[in-house]
Amino acid sequence: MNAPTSLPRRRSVCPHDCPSACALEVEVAGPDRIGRVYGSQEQSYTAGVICAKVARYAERNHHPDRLLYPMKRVGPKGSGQFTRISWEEAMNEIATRFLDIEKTYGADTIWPYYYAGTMGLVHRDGINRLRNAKSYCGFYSSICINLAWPGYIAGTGKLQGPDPREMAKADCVVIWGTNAVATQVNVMTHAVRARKERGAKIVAIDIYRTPTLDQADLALIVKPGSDGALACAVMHVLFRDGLADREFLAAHTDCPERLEEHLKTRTPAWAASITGLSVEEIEAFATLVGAHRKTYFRLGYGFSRQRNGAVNMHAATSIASVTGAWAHEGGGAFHNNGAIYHWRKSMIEGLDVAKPGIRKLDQSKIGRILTGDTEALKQGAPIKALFIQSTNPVSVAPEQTKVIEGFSREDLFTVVHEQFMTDTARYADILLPATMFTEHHDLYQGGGHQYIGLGPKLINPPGECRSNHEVICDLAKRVGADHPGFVMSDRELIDWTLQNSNWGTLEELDEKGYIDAQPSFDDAHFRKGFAWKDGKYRFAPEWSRVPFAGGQAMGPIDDMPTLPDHWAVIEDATSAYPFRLATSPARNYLNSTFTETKTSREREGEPTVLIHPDDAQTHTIKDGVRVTLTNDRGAVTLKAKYFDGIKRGVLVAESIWPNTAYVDGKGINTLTGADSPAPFGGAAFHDNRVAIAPV
Ligand SMILES: Nc1nc2c(c(=O)[nH]1)N[C@H]1C(S)=C(S)[C@@H](COP(=O)(O)OP(=O)(O)OC[C@H]3O[C@@H](n4cnc5c(=O)[nH]c(N)nc54)[C@H](O)[C@@H]3O)O[C@H]1N2
Ligand SMILES: Nc1nc2c(c(=O)[nH]1)N[C@H]1C(S)=C(S)[C@@H](COP(=O)(O)OP(=O)(O)OC[C@H]3O[C@@H](n4cnc5c(=O)[nH]c(N)nc54)[C@H](O)[C@@H]3O)O[C@H]1N2
Ligand SMILES: [Mo]
Repeated sequence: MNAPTSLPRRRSVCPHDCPSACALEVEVAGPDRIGRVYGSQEQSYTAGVICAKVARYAERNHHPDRLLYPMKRVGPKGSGQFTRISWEEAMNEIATRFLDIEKTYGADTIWPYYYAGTMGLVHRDGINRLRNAKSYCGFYSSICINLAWPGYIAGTGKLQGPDPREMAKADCVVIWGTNAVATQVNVMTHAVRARKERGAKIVAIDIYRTPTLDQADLALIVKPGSDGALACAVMHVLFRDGLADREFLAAHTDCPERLEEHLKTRTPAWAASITGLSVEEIEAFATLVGAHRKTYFRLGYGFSRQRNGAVNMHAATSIASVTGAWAHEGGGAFHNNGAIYHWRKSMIEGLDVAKPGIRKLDQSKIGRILTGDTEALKQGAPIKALFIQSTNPVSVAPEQTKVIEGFSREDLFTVVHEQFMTDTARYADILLPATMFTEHHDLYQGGGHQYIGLGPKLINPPGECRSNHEVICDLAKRVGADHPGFVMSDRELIDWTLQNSNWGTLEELDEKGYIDAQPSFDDAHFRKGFAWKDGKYRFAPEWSRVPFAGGQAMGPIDDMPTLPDHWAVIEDATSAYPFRLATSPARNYLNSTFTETKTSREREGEPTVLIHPDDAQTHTIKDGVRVTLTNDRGAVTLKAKYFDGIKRGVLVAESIWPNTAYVDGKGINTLTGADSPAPFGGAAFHDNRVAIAPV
């Protein structure tokens, strides 16, 4: 690491799509240049630690390949051939086309499409103000959280949990389905503190030996989609061995007797056959959490990206209710703190002008939607225009073959507002250059912690880059969208939102840097009751009624198990497709972001798939050779890499590489599906059956 310099440091927040939302100190090297980026010491969750890719953010911020000017497509769709135009020409063309499409086909054929390239409330969510003011097509945001959050809420009734800093006060920390070393390093900070200071044990559960498992005292490698079975067997042992907290169960849960009875057949031997673990491993895990009331279950997203993911999340959460861990400091189950912030976002999102009854199309089904699937289009008219900010669907969305076919349509008018020439940007008709977080003002919240933070503008943007907010407001004027939010600055929107959400003013936040929004101990630990009318944790959730923001019941919801269980709806291997493929995140990328930076690229090498050496031999695959993965959705070619920290029959392709990094331009999401998992849709990115063969 470089020695610290004497450049002035300014507070900020990492804007990327990550539960850690780290508090930063950014060296400002001049009016248009940043230096190194450090983790803030004063914000107690970040506690001075950030990931390597953000520490070297100057590399991304001042990258020679940043988009600097508006451009217009001159080659075929997807060719990446553009010519520079002025902002006036670009915005004029977009407005003319949008007004024309609105008149000819209806406003709901224009689809504003976004995600979390920036997690700033103003610049991420402002696109919804334009949508609402114009009655453009609705957006059912589903790609990331829809399997995870409902699974947790099904039990607790609310998406919040014990203070994440309490991990340091636990006697046992269970890091389940998150590769925290790679995806949210701060979890490790607090878990390792518990081990150092209190001799706590760390358990980590994944489908392959990740760097997180390397740090664990007990590392469990399960078969993908089998966590529900593991959780059931753990609870079986807890009841069997008198380790269940019967007082807690009677007072705070809905049907402990039914659960105990149901679990009688969910023995460790039963779970061993499903999970691929040994009976001894399962017993050891159960004994550990049974012996330590202060067990902190840190539940990640990864194990929910299976077709039975919501059921598995709920099953894992339920363990804390059998041991009564919730009642203790350092105990309980945590997934995300989304519900603690009580934002009022009506000014940012124009919620006051939203009209009811407009169709909402599913983000994850963009491939089906653009290729005219009537069900995905909700029996409505085809989409004629896309307005895209802060996301890269041509790379990250499932069923990529359809996504590309859709983006290639000549009758589709596509606007992309981006920082780099991504797979999606290449398909734009008009491409607009976007600012980075250091170049505009925004407001952030932690998912994996409890802070609100401010990321002020620190430097001037390069070239002619404009922020999401500026572009939205300019477009609003030209297409006749009316809302007070369009004539406010980003700072005014921050101030309004803070004040109307009871978090003080922008000036106060600027002064303090952060707001610790942690609810009281009793509230966070559900000591006054879980968030249901009767205050009881639900072992038997009513899945269709889980209070999940905007949740539309989808998929085989009526077949969901009524109690924690192994729900056999995953893409099991078959003789034609004998492997189960997961597309776990690569450490040096963040989704498809950072694939443009040289140091991240060098560290990741090239697209590979991890395979157990015994499996490789059976399929006559040599280490390092090119292989093709195939399923009903398509084929992807990459390099095989031997790895013995994985079960036989399982493959892992760390992702998300740009499509252009593959020999034939087909990215990993060629293999992933956009069918709707229950209860509320989403995408089961780690649940794919495939065949593998040398090229
Ligand atoms: N470096 C890096 N950081 C990231 C991201 C990234 O791409 N790269 N992405 C960001 C985003 S958008 C998100 S949502 C979060 C997600 O971060 P996490 O919560 O960590 O979720 P995932 O990364 O999807 O998967 C975590 C782990 O779950 C494992 N897994 C897959 N299937 C199963 C299963 O059935 N059972 C079990 N037990 N484990 C399984 C995967 O192998 C993976 O190692 O991370 C954010 N941070
Ligand atoms: N195979 C597979 N696919 C996955 C996943 C997986 O684990 N495996 N993970 C899924 C998950 S959890 C998620 S959340 C999605 C994420 O998918 P995306 O939301 O598409 O995330 P990124 O790929 O990081 O792309 C974000 C883009 O936003 C741009 N951007 C950043 N800040 C700004 C800004 O201020 N303004 C504008 N206009 N643009 C900006 C960045 O340059 C980047 O290209 O991917 C999903 N896809
Ligand atoms: Mo995500």
